[in-house]
Amino acid sequence: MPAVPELDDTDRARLLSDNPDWALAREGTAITRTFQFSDFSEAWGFMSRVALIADSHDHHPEWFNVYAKVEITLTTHDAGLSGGLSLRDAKMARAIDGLL
Ligand code: H2B
Repeated sequence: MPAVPELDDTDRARLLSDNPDWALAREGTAITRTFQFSDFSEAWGFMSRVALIADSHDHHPEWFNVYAKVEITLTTHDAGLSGGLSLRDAKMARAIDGLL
């Protein structure tokens, strides 16, 4: 699998300023955001819409759901040594935020 370029420091800073609700995780190799909904149905509806976007991007979230809370982590498997941040993560974060 060919390597996907990792974001450089400038692009990483831009990602965080363009998507201020997302935070770096895993020593800068991922971004994460927690979404709080009013109930499980709202959370699950959101996850369904994220799933469709993820498949169309061929870029899938790692996520955790409990009742009305959804935590999403984005990273690119083929970037860096064992996963890193790429433009794919920035695009997914923007698309996910666009659902709200
Ligand atoms: N999702 C995420 N989050 N990162 C990836 O690098 C990735 C993915 N790669 N979904 C895709 C699928 C890859 O595993 C397949 C083989 O295209």
